[in-house]
Amino acid sequence: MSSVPKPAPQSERQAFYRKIDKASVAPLWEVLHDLITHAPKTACVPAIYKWQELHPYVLESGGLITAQEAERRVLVLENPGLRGQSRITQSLYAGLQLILPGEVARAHRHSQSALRFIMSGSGAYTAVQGERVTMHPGDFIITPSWTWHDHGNPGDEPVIWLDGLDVPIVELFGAQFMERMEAQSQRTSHSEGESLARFGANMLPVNYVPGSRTSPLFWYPYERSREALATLAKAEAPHPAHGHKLQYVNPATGGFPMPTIATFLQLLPQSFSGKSYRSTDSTVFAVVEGKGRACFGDETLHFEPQDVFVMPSWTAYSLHADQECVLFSFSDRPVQVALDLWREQA
Ligand code: GTQ
Repeated sequence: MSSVPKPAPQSERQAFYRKIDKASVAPLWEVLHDLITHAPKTACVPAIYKWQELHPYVLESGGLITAQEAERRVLVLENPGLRGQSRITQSLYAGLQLILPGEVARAHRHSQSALRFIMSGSGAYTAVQGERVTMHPGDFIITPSWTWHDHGNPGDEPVIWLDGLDVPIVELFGAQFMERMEAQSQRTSHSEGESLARFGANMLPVNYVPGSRTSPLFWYPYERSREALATLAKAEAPHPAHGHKLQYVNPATGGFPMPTIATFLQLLPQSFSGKSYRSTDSTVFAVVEGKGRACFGDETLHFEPQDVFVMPSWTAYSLHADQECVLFSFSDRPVQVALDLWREQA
């Protein structure tokens, strides 16, 4: 005789669910196939933020609130599938930050790691651990977790950069901390360019021992990365999907520059028509140079300089260049690699 019970009618099950709901428990079988899916399922959707549309809004925000009052005057780039959640992918935050001539964005520190990718204007600085860096378009700058940082603009033009932070990752772990410095700006204890001299010349201070997972080099000037890509574009055939693509590294470890965020710079030669590619790390792209297209399914995103676009996890896309293009990008790949989760498919 079988001891397998006959299925109960729906009404009986619903009554059971209501009863156990009061004890904060729920039946797995009603949600199993949404929880454990055959392939990545995310509310993050492909999207493009057009500089032409957003640049006037960013400047307009400068007339509405000061950097002092706002602490950070940023327009958050929210993924259209994740509105109200202050994130551009399910795991990463992005925003466009504006600092006007004469302004200071006061010193604070937080457990979230940040990257800055300079979009327009020169002459503003960010200070990290007592060292100032003057920003230029295309520079990639790191603010490591729990380091004091303030921004200022002693120059004569508005400066706008793309912020990328691991806010949702730190929130997932419930590990958020934040502190404001008493002073508006930190005292400078290093001269500008020291970190580049110590860590950015293919050398390290003798007997150097890394003190954290974040790169001790926190300024990666565009000029150098761009020159490397130009040389490679003459020397090698482009990768079928990526063109000529380099990843930024922590020079002390060879690993990713930040524990939670990977960053890349790639050059697509003029007329490049990339093969389809996907990976599990939803990726944010910022266009530095050139006009091109990102295609997925039967849709096309047309991009031009300073546009930002997103390709979600496991969305197959291909890149096409109408002119020679340079793209900066970032994703949560270091976390996925550390957890043995990262996959890609060409
Ligand atoms: O510059 O420290 O876009 O704390 C969001 C939070 C920038 C910053 C953001 C921040 C910062």
